[in-house]
Amino acid sequence: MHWAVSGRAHENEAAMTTQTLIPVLGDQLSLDLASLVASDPATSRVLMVEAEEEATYVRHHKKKIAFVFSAMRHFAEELRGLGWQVDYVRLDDPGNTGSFTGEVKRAATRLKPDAIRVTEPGEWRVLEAMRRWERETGVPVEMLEDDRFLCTHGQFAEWADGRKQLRMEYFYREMRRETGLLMEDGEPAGGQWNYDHDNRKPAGRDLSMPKPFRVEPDEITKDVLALVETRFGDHFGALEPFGFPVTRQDAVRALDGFIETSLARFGDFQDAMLVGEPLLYHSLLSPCLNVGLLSPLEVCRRVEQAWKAGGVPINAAEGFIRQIIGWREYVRGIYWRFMPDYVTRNALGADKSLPDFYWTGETDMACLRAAITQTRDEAYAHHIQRLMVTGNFAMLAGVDPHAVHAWYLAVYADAFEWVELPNTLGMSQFADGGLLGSKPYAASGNYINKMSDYCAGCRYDVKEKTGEGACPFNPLYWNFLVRNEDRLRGNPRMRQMYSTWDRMAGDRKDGYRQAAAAVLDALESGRRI
Ligand code: FAD
Ligand code: DLZ
Ligand code: SF4
Repeated sequence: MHWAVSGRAHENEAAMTTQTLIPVLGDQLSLDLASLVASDPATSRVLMVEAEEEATYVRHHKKKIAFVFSAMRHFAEELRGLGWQVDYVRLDDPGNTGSFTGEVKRAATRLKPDAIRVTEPGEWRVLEAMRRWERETGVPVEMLEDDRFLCTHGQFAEWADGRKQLRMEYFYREMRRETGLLMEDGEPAGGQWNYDHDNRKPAGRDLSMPKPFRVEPDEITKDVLALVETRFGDHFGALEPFGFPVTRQDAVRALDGFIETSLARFGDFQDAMLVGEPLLYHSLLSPCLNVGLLSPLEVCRRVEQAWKAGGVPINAAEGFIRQIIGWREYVRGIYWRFMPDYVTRNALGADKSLPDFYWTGETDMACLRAAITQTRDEAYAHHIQRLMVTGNFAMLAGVDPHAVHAWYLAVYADAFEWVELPNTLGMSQFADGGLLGSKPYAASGNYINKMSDYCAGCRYDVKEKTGEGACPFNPLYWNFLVRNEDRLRGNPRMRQMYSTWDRMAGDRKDGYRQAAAAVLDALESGRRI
């Protein structure tokens, strides 16, 4: 494809013959974006900006920056092909002010539009900035709701209002009824809403793994890779090999590939982890979904079709669809309902620093090493690695949830705050005090051993409870329960854990306390564990 977008060309153009300026952000790369649908290409100008601030307000993984920039450049080309006028400001264009607001102001001065029409952003920080655009540019700003989601803000509020508990499962059932997905005569297909109990099988080495779908970088992507290396070379992560889909066409191919090779086993092995297998049967579609190259409903309809055609069991189709119309929509609802206060929450008062090995992978704990080095190389880890390995360890070690949030937001290609924050702060760190999850996802080494083959290659012994060679998760788990007893003992779902602790002999408890203190001390003083 010929790359013809130039930031300079527009500098010499006369003021706009058009009336409406349409800023399109890096996660708004959909032709059915509300602000595009509401506008006429003949009287509008699209503005897309590679903004230094967006790449550095947290220091994003190099692969994530490359993914967003390349997808943006391809989308600009696609829009042009459809007759839109696009002002595309590249990162290294002279005069690029480095921020959305700076570039909207510059475009307003240059083009003198009558109106700015924008689709609401996916982040509170950007929403606040947009709310100032009218005052700062003197041009009226119209902000449209982002209707690429299945549940509107109004529908979520209607569902949430007056409920004591906002449990995902009930929200999900509403979404099933609303969309008709996997519904038969008003009842859930197969007679159950949720087949999660079938989805907890550990994976064995005998399973054949699908080859991850990768796209060879084209000229546009190669240019972006060079730019990212030059400008963000000191950010976390490996830039190459780069294989993310960056066009709608390739994203659809990735979806086809997932349905063909992985979906049938997605359910059974959803929670499994294997050394050297970053993906197992997961889809790796979240980056494409989150920037808008795929729509959540189309993905779910395709999965439903595959189930109807046979060959895909109901636990796989239901499990997958629940992640998207359930979790994905639900966390978005939580984000917008509870921001801006949500990000400040720290229900367990955790205040430790994030261990350095989250940035280097240099730890003897094989599970963390695997999850972190994979994150460094791929800008991807699957849900259980995020929740039960890196997230679980950070919570058990008492790491400040805001440091954990900043890490997750930076290191994953799919991380945008509306989805990352509730997953991190709420689901994985319990820092929202149980708004999102009814109990903390705290687990000892036993869980990781059951669901993975990490422990076999670890310097620590997962069966060892205390002592020098004991798996650090074991004492940290009990220490976590004791440290947060005031907060957690009353939780009915934690009763069994506390009664186990209560029945434990005093010297065993002391052993756990001492072992936990040793691990925490090592973390505090930066010694390798
Ligand atoms: P699959 O396992 O194939 O699942 C299919 C799709 O379901 C995903 O593509 C995703 O769109 C959706 N999905 C699955 N679980 C969730 C969930 N809990 N919340 C929202 N959508 C979900 N997901 C993100 O998209 N962005 C994030 O920044 C993000 N941060 C996370 C941080 C933590 C601490 C945790 C525990 C989870 C986070 N998740 C996030 C959710 C989940 O881990 C990822 O969506 C998933 O790993 C993406 O990989 P996949 O596409 O292969 O997913
Ligand atoms: C994540 C990201 C990055 C790294 N860079 C840009 C960018 O240069 N230009 C842009 O429009 N969007 C970028 N994004 C995505 C934005 O951060 C995202 O649109 C906001 O956080 C709102 O969700
Ligand atoms: Fe992780 Fe503990 Fe297993 Fe090592 S023994 S891989 S630290 S769970």
